[in-house]
Amino acid sequence: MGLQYMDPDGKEEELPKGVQYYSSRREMPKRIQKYWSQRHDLFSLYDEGIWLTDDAWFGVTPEVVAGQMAQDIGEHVSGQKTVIIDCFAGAGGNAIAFALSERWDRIFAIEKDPAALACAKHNAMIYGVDKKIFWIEGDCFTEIKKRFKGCGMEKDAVIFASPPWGGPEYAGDEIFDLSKMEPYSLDHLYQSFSKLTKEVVLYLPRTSDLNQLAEYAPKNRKLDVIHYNMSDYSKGLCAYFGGFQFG
Ligand code: MGP
Repeated sequence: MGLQYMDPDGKEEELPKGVQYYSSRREMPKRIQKYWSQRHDLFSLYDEGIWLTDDAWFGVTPEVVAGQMAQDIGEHVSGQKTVIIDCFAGAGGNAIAFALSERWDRIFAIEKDPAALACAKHNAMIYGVDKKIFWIEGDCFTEIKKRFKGCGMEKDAVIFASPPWGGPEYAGDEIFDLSKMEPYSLDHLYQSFSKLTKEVVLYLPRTSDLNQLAEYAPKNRKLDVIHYNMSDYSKGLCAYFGGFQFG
C-alpha cells in the first residue's frame, strides 16, 4: 500500500510501494534532504509530479548532463548503431534523454527495482516519451544474455550503464578504486557488457582511477573519457569503450 499523492492536476493517486513525490524538503528523510535544492536540475519538470525512490535522489543523472551524454553517444558512435540499452535505468533520467534525442530506433531500459522502474515509466510519461522506450524489469546481466544475445541485434546496439557506485560515500575517496565499486566492479561491468557489444559507455565517479580505466584501452589506441560538468565542476565521467570517435 503506497502513500496518497496529489498530482499537479489535483487528482489523487496511490503511489506504488517505495515511490515518493516530495513537495517540500521537510517531508524528506534527513539523509537525502541535501538533494532537495537540486530537484529542478535532476528533472526540470519536477513540479509536474516527478516520482523518485529515496535512493534515486543521489543516483539519477541530472537532466542537462543526461542530455549531453545522449548527444555525445548518438553523435560519436561509429557504424550504424540504432539500438541503445540502458542497463541501470533507475528513475529514468538517461532513458528519457535518449528518447528525447530522437536518435535511436529502439531504446531498452532495464531496471531490477520495481519501484524505480515505476518511477522511470511515470517520469517518461511526464516528458511524453514513455511509449518510445521498451521497459524491462529484471537484472541487466541476466536480461541482456536472455533477450539480446544471439538475436542479431548485437551489431546494432550500444550499451549504456550508470551503475550504483556504492552510495554517496564514493565522494569520500580522493581516487575512487573501480575494482572495489559495489556491488559491481568495473571489471565485472566491462566483461559482462562487452560480451554483447564492443560499444559500451559507463558513467562513473568523477574521481575514478584513470589508470584502471586505461587498462581497458585497446593496444596502441586511446580510450575516451569525458567529464560532464554542471556549473563549473564535474558531476561524473563517462568512459567510452569500443568504436567512438571524439575529434
Ligand atoms: P553526489 O556527489 O552524490 O551529489 O553526486 P552532489 O550533491 O551532486 O555532489 P556535488 O559535490 O556535485 O554537489 C554527483 C552526481 O553523481 C549525481 O548527480 C549523479 O549523477 C551521480 N551519482 C552519485 N551517486 C552516488 C551515483 C551512483 O551511485 N550511481 C550513479 N550512476 N551515479 C551517481
